Amino acid sequence: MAGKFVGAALVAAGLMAGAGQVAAQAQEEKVLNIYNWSDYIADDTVKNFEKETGIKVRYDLFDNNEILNSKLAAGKSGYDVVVPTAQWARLQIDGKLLRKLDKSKLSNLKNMDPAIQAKLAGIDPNNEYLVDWLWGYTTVGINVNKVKAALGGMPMPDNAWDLIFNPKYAAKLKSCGVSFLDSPSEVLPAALLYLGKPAYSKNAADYAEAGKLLQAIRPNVTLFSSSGYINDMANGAVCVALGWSGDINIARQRAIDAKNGNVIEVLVPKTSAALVFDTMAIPADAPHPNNAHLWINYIMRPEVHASLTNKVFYANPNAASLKFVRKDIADNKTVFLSDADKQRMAAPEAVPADIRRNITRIYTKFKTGL
Ligand code: N2P
Repeated sequence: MAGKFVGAALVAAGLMAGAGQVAAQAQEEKVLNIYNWSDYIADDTVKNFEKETGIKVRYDLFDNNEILNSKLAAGKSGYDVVVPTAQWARLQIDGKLLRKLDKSKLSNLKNMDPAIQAKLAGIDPNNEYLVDWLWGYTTVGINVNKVKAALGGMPMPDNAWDLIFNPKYAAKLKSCGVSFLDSPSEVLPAALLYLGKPAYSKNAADYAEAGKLLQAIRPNVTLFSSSGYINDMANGAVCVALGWSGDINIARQRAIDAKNGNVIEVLVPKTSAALVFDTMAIPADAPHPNNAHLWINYIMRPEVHASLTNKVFYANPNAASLKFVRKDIADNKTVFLSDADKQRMAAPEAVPADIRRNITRIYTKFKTGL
């Protein structure tokens, strides 16, 4: 990390010399520190960027927003690009933890789908801080044959959420493995939606009800995981998961590649589910903001954005990329939701601090089973 301080010193020297921002940028060391979700990038994305720019990328992984947020809140993370989910990014903007984008350096913004930019503007007015990386939704994934077998003669429920939230089903599925995302801010919105409440309710009574629901199904949960569950699904150790759409499709692909007979499927709830927009942002104290802009602009190239979707089965926000997305993926309605499905899903919304504390408290009680 010594490089970080050298870079900061160079920037400071450039400004002191009165050379202005341009010279300071020219002197930025050729390093870029990225903090992104696991299983969320193509094999050649970093390599091609490094080759083209001569910038050395350090690429670290996380698997929930709580971890990323605590790093940013502590400050001096050393990261130049981070990928918070939109409603968390809103809190980080409010906390002055992120830096405004310099759109003059982002010529590829023209490639972005105006509908997605408009949706994100609900969180980040005028799209000043955030550029969408990929998007998906939080949902239920199943191992088709194992679930059928565990349910015995019971037919599949019409509402996919019943599999994990209704003890009638969950108690049977426990025998083949039930996994939940290990993140308060993912589990509570799903539980609220199951109860017919708003995913981002501001009402404490709704959370109390969700807490009761979670307590009731706790004995049936066999795993808490936000990344390892992909392989557990693929190899048959888990038969039903509260997970993210793309991750479950990755599990499906891994099972196909392994020819292990596990048939994994992403269910699209007929009721509602939380849409997930993960966004590229630059921390306020990023040591290499110019390199960060180069990276963000590179990702927005149509071929690059398409290659992410082709590898990890999350939809991308890049209208110009669609012709480079593999046809079977572009046509896959569990990846690019139909308009009708999208309409029913819950758009991101930030919740106030007291509700967030409540969410953490209820989740901790749920997970520890106390
Ligand atoms: C990547 C998960 C990203 C979706 N594995 C949740 N933000």
